Amino acid sequence: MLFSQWLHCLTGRMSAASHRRFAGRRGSSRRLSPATYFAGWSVAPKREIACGLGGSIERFEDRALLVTGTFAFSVAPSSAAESTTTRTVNVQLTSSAALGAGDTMSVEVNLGGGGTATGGGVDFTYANTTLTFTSADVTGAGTFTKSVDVTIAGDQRLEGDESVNLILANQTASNGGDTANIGSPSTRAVVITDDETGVINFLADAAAAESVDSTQNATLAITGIGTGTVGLDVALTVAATQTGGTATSGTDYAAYGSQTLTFSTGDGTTITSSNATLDVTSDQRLEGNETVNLSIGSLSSSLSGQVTLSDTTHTATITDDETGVINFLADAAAAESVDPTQGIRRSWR
Ligand SMILES: [Ca+2]
Ligand SMILES: [Ca+2]
Ligand SMILES: [Ca+2]
Ligand SMILES: [Ca+2]
Repeated sequence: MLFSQWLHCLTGRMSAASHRRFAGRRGSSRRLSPATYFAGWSVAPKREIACGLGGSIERFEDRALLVTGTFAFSVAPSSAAESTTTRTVNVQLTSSAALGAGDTMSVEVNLGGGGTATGGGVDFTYANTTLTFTSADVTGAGTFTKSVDVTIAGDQRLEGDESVNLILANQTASNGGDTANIGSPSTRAVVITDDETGVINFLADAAAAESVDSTQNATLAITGIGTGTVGLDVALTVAATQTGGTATSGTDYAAYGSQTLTFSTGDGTTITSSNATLDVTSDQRLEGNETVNLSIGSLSSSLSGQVTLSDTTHTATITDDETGVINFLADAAAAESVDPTQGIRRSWR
């Protein structure tokens, strides 16, 4: 071993961190003094020198360049069906050079705000994770990938697509001469695609007595492929509109116009709407049964892609509650010269 090499090793052992810092700066045209630097180090960008003193061996890495690393999410799509067990999200580190032996760069992959899915195992499970790239991972200039997993919880809730937002934060470089950055994209939304569906039907055609107001609701039948309690997590509405019939609006019933049928959140495979009332006018007119035709449409919800309308027309019958009895008038007598008025016609004249 040359004296200059031994001297360098000694210097490095006394202040390894300082050496590495100076060596890194050499990439920006700052050179070490001849006493602590020998010419061969300036050639190879990464090399290890062994030196011994008193039987011990230490290694010092020659690092000709600062390493700059930039973390970002990969740009691959991040949607996953609710039935998927896990969704893997990749994080890339783009490095300008290999990390020095023993050096690391790390970044936290944390839950960000604004996601619509519920954690804690309801819609998903995720724990903030630190990804650490070592010198064994980053072996040169280039892009290197590690990943985190979001565990998705399948359910039987009709709820719409939901999102989990991940963010990159708190990047670090173990070597003070290296630089870790966060680039773009630094956020990633994982969309959990809901796999429940629903079908809305009007209730069966209904008949109600003229003296009774009647509800004209619809039902939402939910089906899915998950497990657990079935139900609706997002309220939705449809419009029910009067479209005809033999009854007279404003006379036989209060103008129905267009009413909103609301399906409120709740549990159950079938959810019944509310708020639709046919306000029947009780009169004293003998008129026979009459009808009011309704139709439903205008589904208004974020669930519009999952819910379909079926049996969209409906007839409500108003059952007349007047009755009549026809009787001959009382027996009558009339002079032969006068026509009777009781509906008895002379058959002779
Ligand atoms: Ca869910
Ligand atoms: Ca669901
Ligand atoms: Ca009437
Ligand atoms: Ca009547």
